[in-house]
Amino acid sequence: MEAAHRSSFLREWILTVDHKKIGILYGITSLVFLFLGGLAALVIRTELFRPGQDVVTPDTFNQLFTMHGTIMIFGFVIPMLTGAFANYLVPIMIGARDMAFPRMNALSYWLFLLGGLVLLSSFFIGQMPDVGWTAYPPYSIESKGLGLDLWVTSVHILGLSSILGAINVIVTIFNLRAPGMTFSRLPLFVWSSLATAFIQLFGVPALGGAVTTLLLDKHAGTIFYNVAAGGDPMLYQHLFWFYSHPAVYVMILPAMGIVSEIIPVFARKPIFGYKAVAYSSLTIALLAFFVWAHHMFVAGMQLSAGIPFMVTSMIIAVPSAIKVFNWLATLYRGQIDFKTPMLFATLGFVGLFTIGGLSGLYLANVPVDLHLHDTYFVVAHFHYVLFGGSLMAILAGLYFWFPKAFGRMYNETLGKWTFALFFIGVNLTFFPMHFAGMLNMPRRYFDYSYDPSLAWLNQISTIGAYITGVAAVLLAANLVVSAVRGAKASANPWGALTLEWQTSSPPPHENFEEIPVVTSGPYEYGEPETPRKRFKYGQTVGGETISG
Ligand code: HEM
Ligand SMILES: [Cu+2]
Repeated sequence: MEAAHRSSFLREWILTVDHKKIGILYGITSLVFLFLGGLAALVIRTELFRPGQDVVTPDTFNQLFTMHGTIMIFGFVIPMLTGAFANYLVPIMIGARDMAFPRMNALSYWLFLLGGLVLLSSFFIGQMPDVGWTAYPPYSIESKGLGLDLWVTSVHILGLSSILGAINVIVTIFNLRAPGMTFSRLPLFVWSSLATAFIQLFGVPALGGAVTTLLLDKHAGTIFYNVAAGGDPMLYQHLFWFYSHPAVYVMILPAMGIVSEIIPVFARKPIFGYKAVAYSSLTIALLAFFVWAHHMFVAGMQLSAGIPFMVTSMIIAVPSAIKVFNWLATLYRGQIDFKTPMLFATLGFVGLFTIGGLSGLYLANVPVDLHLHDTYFVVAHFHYVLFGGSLMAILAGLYFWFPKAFGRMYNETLGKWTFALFFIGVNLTFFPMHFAGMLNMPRRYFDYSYDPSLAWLNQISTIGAYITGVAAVLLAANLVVSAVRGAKASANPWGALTLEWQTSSPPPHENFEEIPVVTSGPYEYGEPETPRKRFKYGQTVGGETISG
C-alpha cells in the first residue's frame, strides 16, 4: 500500500510530462524563490532602516542584494510567467492536449530546479555571489570564492531551461491550435507568450556568451575585460544588456497578457482594440532589442551613440501606452466586478506599471539619466514595473486561475485584504525611493551615514517592506488552505469565454474530452448567443452543459 502510494506520487509528479502538472511544479518552485528573495529584501531594508545600522556586514549586504536580484528575476518572475503560466495556459487556451514536446517540457522544469539549487548552494557553503545581478567586470572577475562561479553556472542552466521552454511555446502555438483557432482568435495571453518566447530565443544566447567570458577571464587567463592588456569591460555591458533589456519585457509581456485576460472578464466587455493589444506585444518584442544601451549612458559612451538609444527607448513606451489606453477603454462603462484578481489587475498592475513606465521615460533621457543613474531613482523605477507591474499581474493571475488549477475557490475576503496590504506596502516601500534617488542616494550602498537626512525616507521604505511581508504571508495562507479546504469550484466560476474555462476544474488529463471547434473570438461578452455558437461540443459553460 505504502509503496504503491509512493510510486503513484512519483509517476504523478516527478515523472510527469503533463503541461498542467509541470506548470504547477514551476509555480510552486517559483513561489518558494519569491519567499527566499523576499527574506533577503527584508534583511536589506532592516540594514537601511537607519544610518549607522549594523545588522549585517558590508560583505553580507553585497551578497544579499545580489541574491535578491538574481533570485527574483531568474528564480521567480521569469519562470513564473514563462514556466508556470505559459505552461499551464497556452495549450489549453489554444485547444491543444499538451505542449508540442512534453518530455522537453519536463526537462525545462528540472533544469530550472537544478539551476535554482546551484544558486542556493552558494548560501549553504557560505560563498554567495556578491557582484550584483549584473556582475559587471572587472569587479566581478576579481571577486573571491566560488560566488561568481556558482552564479555563472546557475545562469547557464537557467538559460538552457529558458531556451527549451521558448521553443516549446513557439512550436505549440504554431502547430497545435484547435480547428478554427486562427491567429486572430488567439487569446491575448497566448499572443504575449509567443512574443516573449521569441525574445528568449534570441536574447538568452547573448547572456550565455557574456557570462562565459567572465569565467574565462577569471580562470583561463583570457583578457576580454583586462584593460591593461587591451580588453574592454564595455563589451560585457553590451552583451549583458543586449539580453537583459529584452529580458525586462520577458518579465512584463506575459504580465500584460494576464491582465488582458482578466479585465474583459470582470468588466463584462470585449477587450477594446484586440489587434492593437496583440500587435503591440510583437512590436515591443522587436523594439526591445534596440534600446539596450540606455543602461550605459554614463559608462563612457559618446553622446552621439547615446541619442539613438534615447530615441528608441522613448518609442518603446508607445506600444506599452497603447495597451494601457486599451485596458482603460475596456473598463469604460463596463459592469465592473472588483473581485481580487480584478483589483490586482487594475489598481495594482495598470496603476503601478504606468508609474514605472513614466519614470522609465525620465531615465531614458540622457541628460536626466546622467544625474539619476545608479541612484535610488532607478531602484524605484524598476520596482514599480517589476513589483507594481509583473508581481501584481502574477498575483492577479494566481487568484484568477486558482479555481481552474485546483478545483477549489480561494477566500475572497482574505484575498481583498491581501491586495490592500500589498498595494499599501509596495507604494510605501518604493515611492520614497524616487526622492532618495533625486537627493543622490546611491543604490547598493550599505549605509548612508554621510547624509542622515535620508533617514526618514528610508524608514518609510522599510516599514512598507514589512507590510508587504505580512501580505505575502496572507497570500501563502490563502493558497495553501484553499487548495486543501476551499469551496468546490465549478468549471467556469467567472463566466469567462476562453477555452480553459470550457472544461472541468481541474481539467482532465489532455484537457478536453473532445477537441473543441472554435467559431468566434475569445472576448465576445455581452452577446448571449456567443458561448453556444462558439463551443459546439459537450462542454459546460457557466454551469450549463451545451449539447450538439
Ligand atoms: C516604458 C518603458 C521603459 C523605459 C523607457 C525604461 C527605461 C529604463 C532606463 C533608461 C533604465 C536605466 C536607468 C539607469 O540605470 O540609469 C532602466 C532600468 C531598469 N528598468 Fe526600465 N524602462 C522601461 C520599462 C521597464 C520594464 C517594463 C521593466 C521590467 C518589468 C524594467 C526594468 C528595469 C530594470 C530591472 C532596470 C535596472 C537594471 C539595473 O541596472 O539593475 N523597465 N529602465
Ligand atoms: Cu532597459
